[in-house]
Amino acid sequence: MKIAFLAMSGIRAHDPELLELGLTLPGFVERSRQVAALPSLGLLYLAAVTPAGHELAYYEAEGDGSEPEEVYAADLVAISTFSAQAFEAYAIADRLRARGVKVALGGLHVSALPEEAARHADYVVIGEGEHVWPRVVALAAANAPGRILDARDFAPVDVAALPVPRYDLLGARPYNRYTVQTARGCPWRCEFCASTVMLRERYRRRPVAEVVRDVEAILALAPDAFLELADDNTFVDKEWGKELCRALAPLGLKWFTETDVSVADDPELLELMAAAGCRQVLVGLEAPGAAGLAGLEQRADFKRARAAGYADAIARIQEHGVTVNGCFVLGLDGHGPEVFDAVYDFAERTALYEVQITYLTAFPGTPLYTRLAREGRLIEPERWDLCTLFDVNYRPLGMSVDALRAGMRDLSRRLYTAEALERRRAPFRARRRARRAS
Ligand code: B12
Repeated sequence: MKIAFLAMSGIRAHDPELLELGLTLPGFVERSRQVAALPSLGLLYLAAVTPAGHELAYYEAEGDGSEPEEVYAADLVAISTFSAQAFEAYAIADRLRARGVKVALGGLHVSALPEEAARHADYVVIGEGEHVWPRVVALAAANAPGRILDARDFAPVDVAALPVPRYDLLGARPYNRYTVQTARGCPWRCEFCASTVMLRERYRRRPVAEVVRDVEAILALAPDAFLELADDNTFVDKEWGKELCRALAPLGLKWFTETDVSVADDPELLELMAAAGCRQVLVGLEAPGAAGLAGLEQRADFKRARAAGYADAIARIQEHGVTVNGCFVLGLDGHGPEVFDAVYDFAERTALYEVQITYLTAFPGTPLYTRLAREGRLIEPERWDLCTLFDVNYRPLGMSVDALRAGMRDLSRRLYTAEALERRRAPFRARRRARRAS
């Protein structure tokens, strides 16, 4: 069979005023450019586990949700879904099936809502795809009728036995960043976390040598690639993290990852991360102080317990030459309109190199979605296209929807000007210059 893997590229947002700001504010434009062209690691893994004897090709849908004509030549098309583009993915699937092409849908969104997806696909896969995909391929090759397949009915994926993702299928497309995974899962259970649907398995680290093997495969194709670790929480295990960094250091990389604030507890790890080329860690701080954080992480109230140490943690990480991208969720239940100034002041005070602000968003399959639905606070419960993190689709407790929107816009205007960026970044840059000079 001819099998096409179709990824949906780009970022999504609908709020017209925010979009306009996004096009003009330096801080927004910079990050959008960086992420605009990340390939789909999930699909590259599926390609790698496809049984031999099939012809494989990787494509990107356009930012407007249109598909390249070449996918119509395939016998089977695998599409990966996020909620924000679920309707676009369904529309593509409908068009493909109308022209006789079989479609398999997988990924976070359809894992949460398989019955919805089954109306648009021949095969729907719930959960991690590596063990299920060969079965889908066999079913499609045999023209077997469609159905929903659940990863829980297959052996769990052993992350110590993952193949090299088929980065080679990306061809000559100008990706500016590549993703590699070093670990899957996270020990924490934040109420809003949209990875939860995939996190049934516990936190699992990959063997360091295999991560190096994958990185080398990327470097063979793109020697100057910037790497994003597509992990849920990389440095949960500090000793393994040190081993990973020691192994990555000789490769001369530049990379970015997402991890929790406890990374700041271990200065040796921070040193090794910097030496291994870690340029930035994205940390979900969520709120600039304890207000709003209580109960948000549902296992150990981790975020609340850590909030008092946020400023010190940022200082420690940034002192080691790694910038922090501090993420704040606006509109948590404990947030009133004072949160906007609080985030601004916190970012200024801590000289946060990068700040990300997004709205609280109820993704399907999350505990937050269930709770807000129960409380009658979802405005348009099935508008998955609004699950962008930049569109409000619920009623906050501590302010009106309009106040939340206005606060977000105003805060964006203040946080992302060239002057504000420079003010927050200058101390880090000065330290870096001093380090280089010494
Ligand atoms: C890298 C990344 C991106 C890249 C994606 C590149 C790409 N083309 O895939 C970019 C930067 C483009 C991106 C964009 C967005 N992202 Co993003 N992103 C991530 C991140 C950090 C890692 C994803 C990843 O690579 N995982 C590793 C792979 C191996 O796992 P996987 O994709 O889930 O694939 C496995 C299974 O799902 C399954 N599978 C997947 N697809 C298929 C298909 C078939 C047919 C089958 C059988 C199986 C299958 O098998 C795979 C292997 O086991 C996650 C956070 C996280 N830690 O997961 C957020 C995350 C996925 N993003 C998120 C969001 C919200 C967005 C945006 C909406 C943000 C925005 N406003 O624009 C956009 C979506 C725009 C769009 N085009 O749809 C949410 C999604 C929640 C949801 N339910 O939709 C996440 C979870 C982060 C969060 N905030 O909670 N993102």
